[in-house]
Amino acid sequence: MAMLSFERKYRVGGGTLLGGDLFDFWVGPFYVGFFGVTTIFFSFVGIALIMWGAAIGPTWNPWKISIAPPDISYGLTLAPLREGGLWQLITVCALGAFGSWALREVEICRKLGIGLHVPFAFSVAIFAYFSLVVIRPVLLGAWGFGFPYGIISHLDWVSNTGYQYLHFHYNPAHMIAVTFFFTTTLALALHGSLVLSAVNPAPGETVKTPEHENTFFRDTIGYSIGTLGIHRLGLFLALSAAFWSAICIIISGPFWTRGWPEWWTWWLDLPIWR
Ligand code: 07D
Ligand code: 07D
Ligand code: U10
Repeated sequence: MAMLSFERKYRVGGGTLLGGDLFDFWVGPFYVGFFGVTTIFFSFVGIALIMWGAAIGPTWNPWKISIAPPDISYGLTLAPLREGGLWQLITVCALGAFGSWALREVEICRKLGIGLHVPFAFSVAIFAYFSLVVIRPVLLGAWGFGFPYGIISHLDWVSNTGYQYLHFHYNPAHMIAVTFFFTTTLALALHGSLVLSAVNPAPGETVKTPEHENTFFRDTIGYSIGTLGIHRLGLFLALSAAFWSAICIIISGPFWTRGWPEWWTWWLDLPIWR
């Protein structure tokens, strides 16, 4: 692939965390690095194990392929490959690949001398996944509480797990997470539309400045958060969404075993109603 005009300037050696300059090179557009090699390794082994699971399973229909975790009776032990052991190895590969990807991002940030915000943000997604397949299963005492690796089957797991708690919408941390997800899309819609309205004007019009952007929100809602501020807010909203998602599933089971509607009885029990 052709090198873009600015890439030569930024493709500098150094900044690696591991491996020194051994893997400090690019293949086409991709920076490799030690963690690029481990990403490829874990992705390759993980995908191969999924293929193996599919091959011994009943279907090659991509929507229906599913690699299930072990039965609850295996607890936190290693299961035979055909009975959930594949799921356990795939989970190790997934965490290896996601962790490697985050560390490869760190190396790229160090080369560029920019902050570690992107790998930090990705780490919150990894934390959400980790909470589903490690933290909650460990707290509940069995790997069988993880979700199955399949496009449709993982939806079945979400629905079944939700109904085990009667009405998952009553989970207060789920409410907070959902609200953060909705607010994130609102913020991105406002930001995307505002920036386009100012810097991508109709032919013949001049490009406007952040002062115009500030003034729009001063005029409409009386306050502008500013050009840097909206990016801080966006990051905060998005990371909070994933963070509260992790919390909502960690507390379901390990810290609250009944239906979520019942959790709200504390409200009815407040002394002010008596
Ligand atoms: C657009 C970036 C690109 C990424 C994509 C995903 C694979 C999986 C592998 C058959 C925004 C690539 C997918 C590599 C194929 C195998 C083994 C990101 C973008 C396009 N889900 N989920 C999807 C994952 C969980 C839920 C779609 C992953 C939890 C619901 C895709 C994980 C819960 C719905 C997918 C994960 C849950 C989906 C689109 C990991 C709660 C949908 C994803 C590793 C979080 C939607 C058929 C997307 C759908 C959907 C992938 C975890 C709920 C297949 C990799 C257990 C309710 N999920 N998911 O665009 O259409 O993400 O499903 O944790 O309705 Mg899921
Ligand atoms: C886990 C994904 C991590 C991904 C990683 C990267 C690759 C590479 C490669 C493309 C967290 C993977 C990368 C594989 C791909 C290439 C090249 C993200 C993760 C590391 N819910 N609910 C949530 C809503 C209901 C239930 C979260 C809404 C019902 C359960 C979010 C509604 C019941 C669980 C959310 C609704 C129910 C959740 C998901 C509406 C079912 C969870 C987002 C409008 C009957 C899950 C941590 C998330 C959770 C979760 C939203 C309804 C059950 C807040 C909007 C009432 C059991 N729900 N839900 O977590 O918190 O993303 O997981 O009705 O476990 Mg819910
Ligand atoms: C933002 C922004 C901003 C910009 C921006 C952006 C945010 C300031 C300045 C960025 C935003 C966009 C571009 C918009 C679109 C983005 C999304 C909608 C998000 C979702 C993204 C995707 C769906 C794309 C996902 C693609 C990926 C992850 C690339 C896949 C890459 C690989 C498979 C290779 C990875 C390379 C590694 C690990 C290094 C090592 C490389 C090699 C050794 C060579 C490569 C070799 C191979 C690929 C073959 C071997 C691979 C194997 C065996 C395993 C992989 C398996 C496969 C199935 C391929 O704010 O404004 O503007 O632009």
